[in-house]
Amino acid sequence: MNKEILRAYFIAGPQDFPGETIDEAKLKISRIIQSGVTAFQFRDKGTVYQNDYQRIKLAQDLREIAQQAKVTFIMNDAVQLSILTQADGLHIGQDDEQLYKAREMVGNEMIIGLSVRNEQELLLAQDSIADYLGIGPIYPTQSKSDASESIGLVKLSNMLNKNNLPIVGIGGIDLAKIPELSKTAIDGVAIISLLTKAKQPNEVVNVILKHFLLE
Ligand code: TZP
Ligand code: MG
Repeated sequence: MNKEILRAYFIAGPQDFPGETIDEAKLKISRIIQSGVTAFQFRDKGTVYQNDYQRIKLAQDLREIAQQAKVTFIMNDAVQLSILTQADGLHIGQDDEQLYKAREMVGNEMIIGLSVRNEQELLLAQDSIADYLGIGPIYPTQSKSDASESIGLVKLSNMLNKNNLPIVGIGGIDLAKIPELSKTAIDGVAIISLLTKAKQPNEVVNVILKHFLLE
């Protein structure tokens, strides 16, 4: 897997635009996808759709927008929808579909990312078939209601000493945190609110890309 896709990794779904319609959320997500991010993860949590078709259509449209913008498209949780949209990747959590079962379902081409929340999960993940890991929440976050305790920078650095997989950091990351994070061994940052709330997403993305340079 090319680690470069993890540098500026945008995550969103309609739930991240409270009070807005699905179409309004789609438009805002599309603009951010086109702002220079390296990956987009469609994370769809608890949105009430009129029917299944509406959800599939949203996923397909965002997949297409990402493709046109040459942005890696990753589906969160939904294995079947990752196959249907021909996603570049699938991201799963510790409580989701088992890694090996997901691999069996999506085939060998698709990137699989796994969330890890602590050192124990990180160590177990080292010998797994995951292509990359998302470590977090690093800082307290407002965007995930069931987020576990934040790890903090010191613990994160210790964890990274025991890792040899591509890593994206996640959780509570704002612009002030980018310099300290870029000094650790993570390959990039995964963010929701910093981008969904940005007036100029491309300026945020430029700061991130400048700090997480290519090797
Ligand atoms: N997983 C761990 S923290 C988090 C997820 C999905 C939310 C990150 O959102 P934000 O707004 O960048 O803190
Ligand atoms: Mg999940």
